[in-house]
Amino acid sequence: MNPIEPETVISDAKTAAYREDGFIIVEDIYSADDVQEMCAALDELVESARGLTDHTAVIDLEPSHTPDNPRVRRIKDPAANHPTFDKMLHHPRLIASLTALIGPNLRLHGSKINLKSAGFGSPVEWHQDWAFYPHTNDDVLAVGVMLDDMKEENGPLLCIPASQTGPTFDHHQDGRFVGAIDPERSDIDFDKAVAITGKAGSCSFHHARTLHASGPNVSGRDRRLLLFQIAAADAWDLRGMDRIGSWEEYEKTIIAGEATNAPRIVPAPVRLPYPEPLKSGSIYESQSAVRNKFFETQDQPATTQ
Ligand SMILES: O=C(O)CCC(=O)C(=O)O
Repeated sequence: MNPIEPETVISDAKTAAYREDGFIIVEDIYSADDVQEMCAALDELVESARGLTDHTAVIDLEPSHTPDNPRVRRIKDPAANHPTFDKMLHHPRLIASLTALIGPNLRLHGSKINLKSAGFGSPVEWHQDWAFYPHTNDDVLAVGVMLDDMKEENGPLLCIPASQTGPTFDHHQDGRFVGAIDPERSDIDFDKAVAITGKAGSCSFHHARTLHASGPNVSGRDRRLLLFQIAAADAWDLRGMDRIGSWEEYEKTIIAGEATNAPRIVPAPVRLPYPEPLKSGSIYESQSAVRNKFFETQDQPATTQ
């Protein structure tokens, strides 16, 4: 059993805010020492990009990367690729928070670190994680572990309040999944977006159906965000068990409580991410096909603002 009681980390008011808004920020889940350890582990992984000429199974490169001047956009699956991130995934304060929000039986659906480095970090277009990985019920969320202080100017996550209670938006272009919505073909009020800011060591929790994005990092300070995607153990990925491999592999993804082969089925609007994007491997790759981008990028000027 987790040694920390959920209410001591997340108050009832925070839990209620998560249910209403679809996201919350919780300070001090991780200590300064934890953050330092994670940053050192991340530096090791980034250094392994030196000499690379293309993305790998672990490293996704910025468009401006060169083998001599490594620029990393994303580390894929850090929980599987470095013991420090696996340890932080099982941190008692994180498990207590997740227990408060989605219950005691918890599964890791995936992990990643989006680096958004000072001066050149790529934006992420508006999307719902649910469009990428719908489940049998929507007790599914992403934890954003702030490895740097997040401020308005260094490209923090942006969330639209209460969007998790609305539709699942179309993330297709010309009939093919691209992993982003067309900002001009929706009636979303982007002015309502809330910037998810906080001190390093804080965490955000956003529901899988919450509409979110983040702009480019135009500041002189890095914005490194570790994301753990967590599902209730009885939320099964509608794209099928084949993605996990086997029951034994599924059991290995349980981070608290117990596995179950009895999915809980709760109606929620679903649109599957098929046909697959022409470029896959990361959200940056699938969104690179988007013509009508919300954010300006270095190699493609914004068309909408
Ligand atoms: O890193 C960010 O700011 C956005 C991350 C995100 O939404 C994603 O990778 O799905």
